[in-house]
Amino acid sequence: MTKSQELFARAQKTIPGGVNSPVRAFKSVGGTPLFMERAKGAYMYDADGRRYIDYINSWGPMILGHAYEPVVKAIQEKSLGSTSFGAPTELEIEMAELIVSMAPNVDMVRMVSSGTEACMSALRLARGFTGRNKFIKFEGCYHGHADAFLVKAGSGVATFNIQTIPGVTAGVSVDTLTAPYNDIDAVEKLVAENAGQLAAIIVEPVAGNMGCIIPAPGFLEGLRAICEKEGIVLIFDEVMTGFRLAPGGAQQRLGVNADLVTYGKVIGGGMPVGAFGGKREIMQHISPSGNVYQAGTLSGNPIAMIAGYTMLRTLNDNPVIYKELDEKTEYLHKGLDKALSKGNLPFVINQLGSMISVHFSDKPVIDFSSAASANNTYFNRFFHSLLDQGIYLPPSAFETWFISAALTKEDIDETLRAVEKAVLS
Ligand code: HOZ
Repeated sequence: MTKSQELFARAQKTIPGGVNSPVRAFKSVGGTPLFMERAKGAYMYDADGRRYIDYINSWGPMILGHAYEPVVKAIQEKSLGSTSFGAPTELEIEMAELIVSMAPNVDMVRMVSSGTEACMSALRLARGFTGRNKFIKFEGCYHGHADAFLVKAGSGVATFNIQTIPGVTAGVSVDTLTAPYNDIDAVEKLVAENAGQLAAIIVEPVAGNMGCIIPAPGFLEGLRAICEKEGIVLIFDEVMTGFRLAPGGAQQRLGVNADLVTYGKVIGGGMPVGAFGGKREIMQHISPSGNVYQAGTLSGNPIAMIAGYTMLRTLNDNPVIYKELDEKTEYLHKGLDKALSKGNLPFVINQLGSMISVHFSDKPVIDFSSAASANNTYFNRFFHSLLDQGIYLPPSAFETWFISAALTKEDIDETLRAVEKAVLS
């Protein structure tokens, strides 16, 4: 029995399902989740001392790799001055100023503690600002686990194929309308049917919760135009893409403006952080300057702020990191193309910047239904073969892979050798 197996058996006695977030339980790919002990740079080490090349990177935030020294040092120093105040600090202003300087269309920002909180608060704000209740989200997009978003959601909800979530009442989900990703006609139809009733359209500008799905040319621009015309708040969920695809996130990289933007784990450099921000005329409706209530003792927590600030500052001051991330991911993309071609199953590789994923499908994967009709049984075998060879992919085809700056060409070559072996075996 491995140490991970022992720990998993023990964990299940006191933690539901043995884990604190469902996807990591390996339930859909089968087998025992690996319990991690430490990580450094591009590598994670499990409880049995095995090393893995990490393509999850804590689901995105480890853009600079694990245990990036300036971040670790900043946390150590800051914690000597207390781990929480529940009162404002100068560092929160510095963090807000840095985010505002990096992200387009963000005049003001409110810190929270997770992406879930960021999205549910941004939706409340859009509703409070417009005085309307309904909103549109896209099938297979995931905006955290607040009730209203758990309709046709991606990530774990898709991974476990949960159709109806006990506890989410009809009352809270009745105003959630859904459309297929990349389908602007479906959005136009919903908007026409619900004229004057829509508060927001929320979208992952590059979707990462049904594997990686790229917005079709004109899709985001189409949403922008509809929102402009109908007075609807356009929310970009940049929990994955923010500060990863460019210093100004997907907005900057894809050249489309949002009214509100949500951020998550990335801006905490691995600490539990989220934020939502956007145009001043909307943001000033948030309490205490307005009446849309939102609060949190841990919001702007000093340890989380210094970790995030140190990482964002590094990214802001070294734009070459983005070029290198793109180059590495393109190298991986080309290599995967070559290695997977040696197998006998059709595949699709979707990539934008340092987000990439593979679906085993013979048709383009552009939305949830095409992602769901891929051969995910084969993905699960592929996942385990790579894991056995020391390559740690997300344990679900409904998640994107993330590349870190710490990953080397040699790591990618090692990964590609493992991929070749997996598809040939
Ligand atoms: N929902 C997260 C990724 N999309 C998974 C988080 C986790 O299981 O740790």
